[in-house]
Amino acid sequence: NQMERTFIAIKPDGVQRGLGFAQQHYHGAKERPFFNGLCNFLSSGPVVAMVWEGEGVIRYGRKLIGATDPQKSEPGTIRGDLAVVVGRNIIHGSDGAETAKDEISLWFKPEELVSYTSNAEKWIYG
Ligand code: YYY
Ligand code: MG
Repeated sequence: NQMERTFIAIKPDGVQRGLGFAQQHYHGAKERPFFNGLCNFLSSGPVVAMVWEGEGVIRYGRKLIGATDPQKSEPGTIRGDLAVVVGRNIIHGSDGAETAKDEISLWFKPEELVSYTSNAEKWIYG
């Protein structure tokens, strides 16, 4: 097959659907003054969505990420080391078991979640 180019554009309804998705993701913040800006930001480009699995990963994931405001994040956390202002704090992590469940099902279909056993598991968990 010959290399070729085609023109693809996301039309306004597609962009609006992206925005609708961001609003769903941040529905807990819909009364906050920064809600619109936050949703526009989440819709402004591609994101890398992940599901992490492990003992205590909800709480420990938040610990690795750091405080919401990067200025208050400890050095050694992702936000503390890499971000500067709260509106551009680089990374999201579910804040509890309920939101984790809701957010995973919002972002992924069950069949998109890959489940596997790492050979290292017995050395990590004992
Ligand atoms: O869970 P986390 O991301 O650490 O903070 P949330 O209180 O859930 O707020 C979600 C999101 O909103 C935050 O990551 C940045 C933004 N935000 C903001 O722009 N200004 C604030 N004062 C508080 C939060
Ligand atoms: Mg949150």
